[in-house]
Amino acid sequence: MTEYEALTPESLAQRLGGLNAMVEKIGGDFKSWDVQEVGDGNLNLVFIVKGTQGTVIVKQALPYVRLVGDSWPLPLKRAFFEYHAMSRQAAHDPGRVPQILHFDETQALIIMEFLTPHIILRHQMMAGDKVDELGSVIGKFCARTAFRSSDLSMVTKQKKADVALFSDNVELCDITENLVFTDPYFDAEMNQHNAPRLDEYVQILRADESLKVEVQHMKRAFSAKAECLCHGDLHAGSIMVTGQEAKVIDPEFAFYGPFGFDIGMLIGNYLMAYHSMSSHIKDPAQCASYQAWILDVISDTWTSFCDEFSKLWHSERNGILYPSSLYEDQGHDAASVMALEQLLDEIFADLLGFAGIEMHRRILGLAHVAELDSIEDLDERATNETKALALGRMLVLNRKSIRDIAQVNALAAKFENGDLT
Ligand code: SR1
Ligand code: MG
Repeated sequence: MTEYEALTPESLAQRLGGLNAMVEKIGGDFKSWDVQEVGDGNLNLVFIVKGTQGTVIVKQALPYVRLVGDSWPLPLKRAFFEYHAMSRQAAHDPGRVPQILHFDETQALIIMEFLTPHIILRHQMMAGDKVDELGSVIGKFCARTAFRSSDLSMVTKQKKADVALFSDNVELCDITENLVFTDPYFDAEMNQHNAPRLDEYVQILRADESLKVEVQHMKRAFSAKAECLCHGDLHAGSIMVTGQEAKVIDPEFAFYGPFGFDIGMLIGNYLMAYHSMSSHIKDPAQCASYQAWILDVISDTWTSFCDEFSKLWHSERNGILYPSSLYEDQGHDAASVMALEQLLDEIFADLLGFAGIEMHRRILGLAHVAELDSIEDLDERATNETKALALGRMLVLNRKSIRDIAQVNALAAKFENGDLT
């Protein structure tokens, strides 16, 4: 087909039945394919297509925001950015993203590996189930994709070409610029929160002028610090897991941004999951043990990010930044380590800012998280949400003075116990 047309479960087999990528993976008898639309995200169509020999995922962008409807148009080119981001992530951290089988730019369509028996991490967490090595694996993913897409590692001509390529993902960045960094901090039209229970704290938050200044500093970093190729929307809905494995999906919000962006958004989501757990696991001892695991995941994520980033600093630092010709080659190894430590400190401060802002927008903005929204008792939900809002504020305001990840976890535990000071 030459023009874009959204797929339906009824039309898919007929339309994709002649594609080699499909036939090779799932078998050629397309009339017998079983097709189900399973998309539960905010933007796209997602089909599981099962043939006699196998199963694939077909993901297609819609020309509007699915969550809102066709009153909010959104360009199809986001599939192009998702395809290019996934290809780069696959090269930077092999095996951590689904294999791409086919890309059709006109149809805004990506056909990819069906991950089974994986489920969305958010659902795994709400069920109180753990994932082996989650922190270590995703911390490494964040470090590898950040380092290897940056001027620390890439040939600068190629890096600049990628900055130019991804700079056209304007509309998805615009969503983040508004929904994440702006709307939650005033009474914006699309906002929604657990009213009236949260009204009082929301007023306090929106009246906090220092907070608004810090948040705009972070928005400036988002728009101006083109350090590395970010996934752009890394949260517990963008990771698929079994008890033993984690894979990253959905990088359509990819853009060149700060080193601390993806890991910060992710840790913000883990902290919200932490503060929601007492509503999902009713046995207090089991809940405490699972919450302790979430805090371990948070510290493992950051520790493994630092370890991997440091390893790459010493082994793959071949780009234009901090060249070894200025440091190691001059016998100035200590200065190289000093530069690395200062950079990691800067990334940590950014991480805290982004984590705190993500916690605000998922409670006050348009797009929420199921960990909190699914809590039926609205008073209980508000109690959990207030802890997350207050912790988010603490992280944003103190991002430059919080020493380490252990202090973040200690603050989370204190807030969970009801001490919000
Ligand atoms: C209108 S899109 C709302 C949110 O969904 C996506 O997953 C992103 O998180 C975005 O901010
Ligand atoms: Mg997504």
